[in-house]
Amino acid sequence: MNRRYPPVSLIGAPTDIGAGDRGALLGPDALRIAGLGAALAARGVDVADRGNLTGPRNPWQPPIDGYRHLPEVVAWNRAVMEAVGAELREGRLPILLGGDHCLGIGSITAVARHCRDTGKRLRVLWLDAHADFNTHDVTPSGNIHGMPVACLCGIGPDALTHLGGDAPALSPAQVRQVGIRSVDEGEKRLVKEHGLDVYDMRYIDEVGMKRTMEEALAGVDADTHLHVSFDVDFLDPSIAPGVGTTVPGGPNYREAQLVMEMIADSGRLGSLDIVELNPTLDTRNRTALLAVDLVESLFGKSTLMRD
Ligand code: HAR
Ligand code: MN
Ligand code: MN
Ligand code: MN
Repeated sequence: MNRRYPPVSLIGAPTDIGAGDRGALLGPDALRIAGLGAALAARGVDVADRGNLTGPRNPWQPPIDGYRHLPEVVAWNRAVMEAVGAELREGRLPILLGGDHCLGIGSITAVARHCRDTGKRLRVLWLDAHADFNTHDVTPSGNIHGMPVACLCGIGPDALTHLGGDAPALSPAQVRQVGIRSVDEGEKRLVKEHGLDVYDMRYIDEVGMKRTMEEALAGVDADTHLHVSFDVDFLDPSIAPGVGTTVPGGPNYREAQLVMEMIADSGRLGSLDIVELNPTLDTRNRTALLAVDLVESLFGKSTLMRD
């Protein structure tokens, strides 16, 4: 048994309700087929697969008042929040298998509430090509997977900002975004206004991934719960083509491994989302296989003899 990690629970949320392409609803099973559970078990982690949550089907409608599928997004996030919250209360480490990134609202709302209840400090690492800080009046698409960070910071529709009761779930000071390289015009203004800590690809190019991660993890201590929200489009599309919204110029294989290894070294991982995987856009499930490979590093597997 790997005593460095609490027991893990896999929670599938098979939906693409907040995305602009269909297919992310197949993410949970693609990750299972890529061997996620077995890979964690091989690391000595005690892992239970809770199966898939259920929720409304995707009606594939245009936006209403700047939001696509808002009631359905709320229903899915409520289910995710409850499932993630229940695992945290049992002292387990929930891994949310998305599903698109709108589900980060439910997942992180549950984590934030758990941290309030247990007196832990919360740090959220948002690994993504996108800032996901849109609002209904600046969104170019109406897709709610472009809005979760704003919603968590209290900017968005009441049903999402108040999902856990109190709003905001998060303060921008608790968030570090890494890998960002696609931010819409209006979104840029909001990101600056709210003082989000963004380590974009230019910064990573200039200072390197090691220093970037040292800075993103600075201040994480024994009292910190670290939540990692891993949007698979964080990765360069040449290694991770199985996502709906690829953006060139992302972290390469070794940079991504270093990110995961440095998070593992912090010893503070408390919860994880793996989102935006779209196996319909992939070949031979290679992006899910890469995600599993990276999760192994996140759970302490090292490429050198450091164990
Ligand atoms: N920023 C664009 C929009 O709001 C694209 C957002 C894409 N989001 C994700 N998650 N794939 O990061 O529509
Ligand atoms: Mn805990
Ligand atoms: Mn995202
Ligand atoms: Mn993204």
